[in-house]
Amino acid sequence: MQLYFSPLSCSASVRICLYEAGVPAVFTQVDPRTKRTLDGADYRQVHALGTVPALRTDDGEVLTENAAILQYVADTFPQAKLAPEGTRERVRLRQWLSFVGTELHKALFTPLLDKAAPEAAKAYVLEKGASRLAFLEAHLTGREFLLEHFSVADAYLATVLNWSAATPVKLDAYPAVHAYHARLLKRPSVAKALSEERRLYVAEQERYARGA
Ligand SMILES: N[C@@H](CCC(=O)N[C@@H](CS)C(=O)NCC(=O)O)C(=O)O
Repeated sequence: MQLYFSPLSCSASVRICLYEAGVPAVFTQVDPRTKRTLDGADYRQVHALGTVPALRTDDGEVLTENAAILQYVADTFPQAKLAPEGTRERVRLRQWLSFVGTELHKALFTPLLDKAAPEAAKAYVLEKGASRLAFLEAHLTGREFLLEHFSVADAYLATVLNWSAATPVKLDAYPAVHAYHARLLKRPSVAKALSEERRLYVAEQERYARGA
């Protein structure tokens, strides 16, 4: 299994889940600016959009879209219990994966993190995002995870909430979300994945600063 990733991006959630499952994988870093892997290969030959994550399965198929990849990992390694069983519970999992992917990742954090996004657009998504964070706050109040147990949706949410540090989103205005995030950051798979990716991110920024 080969994960194409960029440090601290949404692909970190797949790394977290691979660590949860304890399965070996090849991690291939993609430069988000050049769309090349660190050894110079054209990543668009893997995924035409150039976005991460992409996952090459052991039989050579390339999967894209984070929510789909996360569910593939959960289903391929059921012993890791990264997804609930049962139709209704699975719907709830998909509901949260969709919420994190659309309402938080793409609608809120992507524009806030985009240096090219106009300030008015950032102000707009920040205001709109407040209701999404309040909705999440209500759900997480009194709960440890999004569902009954840790799932791939928590790995995705922990990764996305991590970006708040680089944006004007103030997580401490949402005490249950803030506490949930702090708890998840201590989970071994999350701590390991994010500390490794933080090092790679710093190295990437240093490369950019050198113009390399
Ligand atoms: N719809 C895709 C979006 C993935 C995505 O936004 N990836 C970001 C990193 S978090 C990316 O590769 N951005 C680079 C770009 O947009 O060119 C998914 O859910 O997997």
